[in-house]
Amino acid sequence: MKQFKFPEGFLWGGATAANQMEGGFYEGNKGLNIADVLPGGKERLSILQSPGFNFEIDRDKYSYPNHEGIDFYHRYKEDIALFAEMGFKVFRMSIAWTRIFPNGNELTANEEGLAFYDRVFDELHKYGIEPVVTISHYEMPVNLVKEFGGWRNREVVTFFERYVNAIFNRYKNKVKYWMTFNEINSGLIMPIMGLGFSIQKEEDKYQPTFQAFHHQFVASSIAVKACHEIIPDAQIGCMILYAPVYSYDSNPKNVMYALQEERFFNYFCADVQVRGEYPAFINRFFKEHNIEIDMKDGDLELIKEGTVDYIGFSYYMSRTEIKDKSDLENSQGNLIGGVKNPFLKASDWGWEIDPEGLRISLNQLYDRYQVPLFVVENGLGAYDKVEEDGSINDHYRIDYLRGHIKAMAESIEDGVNLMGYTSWGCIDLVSASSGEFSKRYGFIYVDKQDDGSGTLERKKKKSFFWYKDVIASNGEKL
Ligand code: BGP
Repeated sequence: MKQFKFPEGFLWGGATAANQMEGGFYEGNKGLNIADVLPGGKERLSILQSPGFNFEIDRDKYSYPNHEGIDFYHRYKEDIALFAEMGFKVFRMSIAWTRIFPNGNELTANEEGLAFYDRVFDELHKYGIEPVVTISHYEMPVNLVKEFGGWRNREVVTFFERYVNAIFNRYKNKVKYWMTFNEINSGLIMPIMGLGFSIQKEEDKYQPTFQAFHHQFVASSIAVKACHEIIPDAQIGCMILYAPVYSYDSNPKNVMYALQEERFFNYFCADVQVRGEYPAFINRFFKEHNIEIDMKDGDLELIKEGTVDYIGFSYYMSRTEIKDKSDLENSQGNLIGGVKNPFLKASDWGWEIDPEGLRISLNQLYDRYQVPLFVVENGLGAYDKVEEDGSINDHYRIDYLRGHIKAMAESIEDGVNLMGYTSWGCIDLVSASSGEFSKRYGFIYVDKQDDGSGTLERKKKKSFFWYKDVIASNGEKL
């Protein structure tokens, strides 16, 4: 049996986001964010995919699972103790912008919100766990959406700058790993979550989408520069949703099509944030769609100066493309599109399981950018069953993770510089795309059901003990 080796100091851990776990949505002077007004269940997915959402809470019509999350806001000590028991070196979490600036445009930060994260970081450090913090994870203040139109408005850059300065100054001695925007390129498929606005039905989507991206790129560079200045020993990365694109067959037309989709979806944002330049290929797209980006003098220089230190990315699946899809079945459930890959099996939500694709992704990203990589999300959303004796035998999750961890080890042997691995939803939480609790990713089960019932009790799954051994053996015991 092959022994897998990971470098000394490899950053093993788990990943979460504030809006999907904290709950306490109105406590500590917190304001409403986008996730707070998204209903759970089937409605959410259709809202994310279609234009015209108005960001109003309709309490009579929908349920809002993110309001309670898994109550990490009150139970963080218990949860962090469990992460420590697994041996986490790092814990990826996000700061809810609305805890710090409830409406996004206040002049001073909210002390209660700042103090909450002080307590969380202190608790992590008590066990020697380093926080990895996403600055913005689908959590824009609703006020900025309604009053300013989200990232399409340049003023939001100023509000974001105020927010990042507040958190860098406050946590400069507590947080050394940062990331700017979660899955920034997801704005191409889910502008509501990624870019903070809903396209109106009659509106052309490209102009506002790419204008909003430009503002995010400027904001990202401002954050990178501020971070380097305020916390010189910190590292700050971008975060992209990466799904390698395969051509369905060897027809050169399809190969070219797959390449175009790959560049457009996987590389457009990373090219700007890592290389500090808009890539050449996007110009043709802009021209063909009459897109003209409104830029201020100095924006391009700023983007060049504010390049990130590493690439954080999520990897769940690959995508298979063909120019003419008419005769083929779509890969169901996969928000990023594509057709069914005959070589792959899929999860219960139709996400195709492809560990080799992670090795391909790591190699492709490293070949292109030559900066350290960090797999900050990966995992299997699955239905879990609690047995009568209380045990949860999630062997399917172990199989999934084992395959992906092996793929990382292979890519390290290939020469890739990989910093660490934080598997997604290390504790069960609310699903981002569907708002469900039943789509579980965790090593730790949380008794919370789709109808909102449950005691919130935490239980260790089989994978909890397995991951503990993986970390203790630095990846040798898989
Ligand atoms: C990523 C998001 C996460 C997360 C994960 C799993 O896109 O960054 O927030 O939730 O996917 O997706 P889902 O919860 O929809 O299964």
